[in-house]
Amino acid sequence: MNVFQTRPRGHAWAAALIGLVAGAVALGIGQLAAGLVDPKASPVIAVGDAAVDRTPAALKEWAIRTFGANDKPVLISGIVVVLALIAMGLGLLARRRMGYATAGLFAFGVIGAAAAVTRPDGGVLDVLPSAVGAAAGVWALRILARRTWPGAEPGYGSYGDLRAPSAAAPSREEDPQDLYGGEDLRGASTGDAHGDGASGTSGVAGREAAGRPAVMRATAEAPAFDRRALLSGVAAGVVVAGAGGLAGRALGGRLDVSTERAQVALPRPAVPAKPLPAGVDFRLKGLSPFSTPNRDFYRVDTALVVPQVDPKTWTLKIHGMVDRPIEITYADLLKRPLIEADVTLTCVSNDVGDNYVGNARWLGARLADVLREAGIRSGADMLLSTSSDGWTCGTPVDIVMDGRDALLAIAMNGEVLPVSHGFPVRQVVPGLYGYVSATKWVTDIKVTRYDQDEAYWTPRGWAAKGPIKTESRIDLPRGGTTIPVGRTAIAGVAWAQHRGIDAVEVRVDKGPWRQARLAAVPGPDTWRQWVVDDWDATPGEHTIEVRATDATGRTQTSEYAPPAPDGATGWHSVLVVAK
Ligand SMILES: Nc1nc2c(c(=O)[nH]1)N[C@H]1C(S)=C(S)[C@@H](COP(=O)(O)O)O[C@H]1N2
Ligand SMILES: [Mo]
Repeated sequence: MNVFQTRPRGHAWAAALIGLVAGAVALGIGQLAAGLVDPKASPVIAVGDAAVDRTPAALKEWAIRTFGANDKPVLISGIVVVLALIAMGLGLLARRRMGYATAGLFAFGVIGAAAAVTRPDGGVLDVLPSAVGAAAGVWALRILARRTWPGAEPGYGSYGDLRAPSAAAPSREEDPQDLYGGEDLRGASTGDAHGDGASGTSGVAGREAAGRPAVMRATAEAPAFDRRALLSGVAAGVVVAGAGGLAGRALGGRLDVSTERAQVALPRPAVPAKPLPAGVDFRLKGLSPFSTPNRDFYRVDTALVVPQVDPKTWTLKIHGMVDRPIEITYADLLKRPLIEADVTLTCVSNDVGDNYVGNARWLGARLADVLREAGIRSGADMLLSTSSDGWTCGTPVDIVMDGRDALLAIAMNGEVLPVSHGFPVRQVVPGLYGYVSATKWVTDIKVTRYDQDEAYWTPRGWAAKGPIKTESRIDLPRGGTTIPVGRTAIAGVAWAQHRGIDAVEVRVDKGPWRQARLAAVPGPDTWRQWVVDDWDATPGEHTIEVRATDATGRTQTSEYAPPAPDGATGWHSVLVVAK
């Protein structure tokens, strides 16, 4: 006999609803506690962070490819949906036995708390949001159940949960009042007060397996179902959940550093960038501008809550294989000679033709100068930098020290570094993908060795070192569009940071390669616009392909490679129709 036939079936919707609302109360109160303790310790965020941390290369790549810049909202929504389903399940389970649902909520509290404390920057207090949330969920579940089924057996505090522990209760067969198992409980779902047990029939008992645990305790009274109390309780629960969530957000907002950011007065650069040469930007509509505005700049990081780092308390420690460990403050950094540099950042997850690349003018102190002050010991080959939220990045020492504009950057395109791009301080190293160079919210640099330390993405399937590969992209015409027959500009960008782009070629329908005209560039560290303006599009479908050659003379390979483990290769191609 299926065990489910011995339990109530009525009001499943009500039970699921109660579970859902109890779950919402748990999350709302959890959020409130997180607002007091640490927004990153909120149950959903903590679990999301744990999920992100367990993301291997292939999954990260897939998420970025599938959801693009929305990967974070999608992850959070996914977690919320899963939690909602589980909460409904717990509501249904509570009908069977409140203890099961309580245990379920407790288990979720433990999972959330564990996720929160084990974050790299997690503290003991971070257990609170999940613990308090789970307790609030249990409390809400019990109250809602009691309101909805006022007659339910108090020993279990549960609605329709009338099963006694098997050992203590008489068996079904022995108990003539065993009315609430099997089919009979369907009745309970429809009537408000379910009679006094007179409806029990031997048929019901007979359909039950012999020796099943008894269903009844002392009372033959089926629980009354109070729809109105249910609905008012649900409304109250929703209000508590919503108020908790909003209050938590507001409280968390006190940590927001936008005011501190607004108060920063940027010093003048000791070494200003040369003015951009004329002709860096063809200014074609649809072509990526040479300088990417901050608001359009791609963002990639593992942080579900943007770290809020107060420049007044920020410090950067440099230690490890150094002669003199040092610690610098934001004020110290601003007093150093600052240089300006135009550098294009690229994410290793950028697939052929994608948008995880952007160019900005950065202002910062030379990382090499700071490291020289600390004195790098011989044998060190890696800088293991850590962000305020515990993300780590491994950068080759020789690259940072070779004279290129490797910076501890404080400004981006003439603006104090935006919070989502690393305020107050981030690294920028021309020529290396972001995951091995561009630590945002950087607070610690350990001078070490690749054979002794591992950065965040390395055990997750990405290469320990990540020099940027030569790539080119067609921006115009956009793939999949229809263009007018006749003269059409083909244009895009190409990059090979710190080597520089020497040539770009384009071919249409596998015809001969044509040399693209290259825009001016300030140096080898930025991308370069290119254009072919003499293409006469004939009616019909056309495939346009592009390939770039860097200043070392290497032409990018046609062979496609996915982003993992060390950056995509292959020619970008677009298909258009001329009409
Ligand atoms: N603290 C921190 N810094 C980080 C990352 C991160 O996850 N956490 N991601 C890196 C990666 S993979 C890239 S591509 C660049 C992106 O910088 P942006 O978001 O300013 O464009 O930041 C790097 N710095
Ligand atoms: Mo990246």
